[in-house]
Amino acid sequence: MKKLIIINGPNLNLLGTREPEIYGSLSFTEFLDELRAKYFDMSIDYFQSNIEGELIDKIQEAGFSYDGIILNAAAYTHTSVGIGDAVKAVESPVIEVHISNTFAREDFRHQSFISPNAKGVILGFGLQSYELAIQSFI
Ligand code: CA2
Repeated sequence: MKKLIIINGPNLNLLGTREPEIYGSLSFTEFLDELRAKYFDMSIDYFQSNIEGELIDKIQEAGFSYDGIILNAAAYTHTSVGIGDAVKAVESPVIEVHISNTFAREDFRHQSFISPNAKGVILGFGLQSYELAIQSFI
């Protein structure tokens, strides 16, 4: 059984409660239940934090035992050299995902410290971006 982990960064715990026009109206835990039911032959763990260092700790911890990491570092995508370095340092492939099309938004969202070290990037498909990332491991 493939062992994947989804790691979400700051404010993604608010999904389904605010800004539905950008991020949709489903909470991430509801969405995760659907994913786990659909991809029952994969183990899909989940971690969310609003704290940069906790995200780095989790990438380091998961990065040598999981078959893949699906990472939405949220706003830290555009600011965090530390998270970019952690992605580079681990063995597990990291797929960078975003719900929105960051290139259709403000200029500061066009920069990513994750992309140069990611196996691939999927963005702009809403929550389906996560599902497409899971499918890349099939
Ligand atoms: O589109 C994405 O997935 C982002 O990573 C989301 C981040 C944003 O800073 C990135 O530029 C693109 C923001 C996540 C905030 O999520 C919220 C969800 C509901 C309500 C408010 C914020």
